[in-house]
Amino acid sequence: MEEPRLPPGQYVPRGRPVIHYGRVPQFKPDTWSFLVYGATASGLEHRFTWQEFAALPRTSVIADFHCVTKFSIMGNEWGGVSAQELLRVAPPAPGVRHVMIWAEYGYGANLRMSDFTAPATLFATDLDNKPISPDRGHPVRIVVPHLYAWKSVKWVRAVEYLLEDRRGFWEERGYHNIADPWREQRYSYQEEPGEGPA
Ligand SMILES: Nc1nc2c(c(=O)[nH]1)N[C@H]1C(S)=C(S)[C@@H](COP(=O)(O)O)O[C@H]1N2
Ligand SMILES: [Mo]
Repeated sequence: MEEPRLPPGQYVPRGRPVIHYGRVPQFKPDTWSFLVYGATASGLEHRFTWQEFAALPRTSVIADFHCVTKFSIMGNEWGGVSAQELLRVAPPAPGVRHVMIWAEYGYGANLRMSDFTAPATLFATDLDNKPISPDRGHPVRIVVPHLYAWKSVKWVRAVEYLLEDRRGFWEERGYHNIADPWREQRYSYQEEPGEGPA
């Protein structure tokens, strides 16, 4: 039997909804920076200007996108810098098991290191061969296609390496810490012991 492509409870809508909390930030290339901090291997933070970030080695991924509100957008082509590449240029300390992905205005989502290092996780600058539009996360959004889309943080400005797990914006507001759509991990009350911070 062929594997289903749509996780349980999801549907494909007409069009492509745009969803986020708060305003769309303005991109200022001269002052924008991308910070990697927390438990880095060197103990120092890494800061990338837009020029430096844009010059990192690139990759592309074709992936579906599943929002916890139940719509799925199939077959997006994302282009950008893989999370694995970022780990190479800005390595974490040995004990790092989690990361927090920070956006403008304090939105953030936490990921297990094992989800962050998944081969399809990338910091996307392009969608379907065009720069991502402002409302979809320009200049950089992370895409974590195998988790619910609130983990695919738009307008990323920083990655924090964590020695201990910490909840992000929606994870603090009742959403599941892991967020695997194939297991319908929608809400925090579904979490099993060990799936969330102590
Ligand atoms: N910075 C930021 N990123 C965010 C959000 C947000 O509110 N702020 N919402 C998330 C949610 S819930 C979804 S479903 C997707 C929507 O992405 P889209 O607008 O490209 O469809 O962005 C995610 N990334
Ligand atoms: Mo969402």
